[in-house]
Amino acid sequence: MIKFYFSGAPNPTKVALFLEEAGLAYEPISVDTRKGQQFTPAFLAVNPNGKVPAIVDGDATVFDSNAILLYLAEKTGKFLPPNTPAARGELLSWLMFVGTGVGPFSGQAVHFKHHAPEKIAYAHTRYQYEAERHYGIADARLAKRLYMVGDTYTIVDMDLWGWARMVPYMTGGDEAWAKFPNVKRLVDEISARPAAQHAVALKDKFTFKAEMDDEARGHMFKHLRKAV
Ligand SMILES: N[C@@H](CCC(=O)N[C@@H](CS)C(=O)NCC(=O)O)C(=O)O
Repeated sequence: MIKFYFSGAPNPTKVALFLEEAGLAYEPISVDTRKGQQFTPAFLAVNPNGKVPAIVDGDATVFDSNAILLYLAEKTGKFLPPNTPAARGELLSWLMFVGTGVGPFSGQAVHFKHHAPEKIAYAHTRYQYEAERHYGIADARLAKRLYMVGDTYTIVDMDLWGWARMVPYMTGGDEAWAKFPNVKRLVDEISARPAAQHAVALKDKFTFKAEMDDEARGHMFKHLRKAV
């Protein structure tokens, strides 16, 4: 059975979506990042980067949501476009677009809007702008097609959904959806699927620390402890 190390954050939730969609048997193992459980020696042996998600599947250990989505898609043969060079090129390009663009910029946009102890206008504006620029690119693509690659629902849509459902939180309100109607259409379609509802509800079967207090900031934003 696949061991799935997770929390309720966006990157683990996209992997939960795949596991649920594919009907794979998995054992969810909670990692409470606000309590510092991502830094236990046992978890660092799974993911030296100290972040969720990660999976252990027999003798395979995979960390990073984008790597896990690709691994699981290739393992099962599910949620992939046709295996042609053209479709594979699109798949890899858009998967990396989400993995290296949408994800990190959305994460930093959330950080500087909600969590940074100082309000830094430059950082806030830069990350909001860059995150929104990425959603704009996805939106333009989805204006002309139903799904991000190929003609069907794939891991790229799951990858985008993980972060895109956070757009209102990231930007501070639902108004941002007016700029990304096609991304919203895809998010709504995926969120209505039973697998997505199970993926989002998974965290509620466990107890995670809710407060982003000094203890949580000490674990998640370790740079706060260092004099620069
Ligand atoms: N590129 C990684 C990023 C993983 C990541 O940033 N995970 C967050 C939750 S969404 C986390 O574990 N944060 C805890 C920490 O930074 O200490 C992925 O896509 O899996």
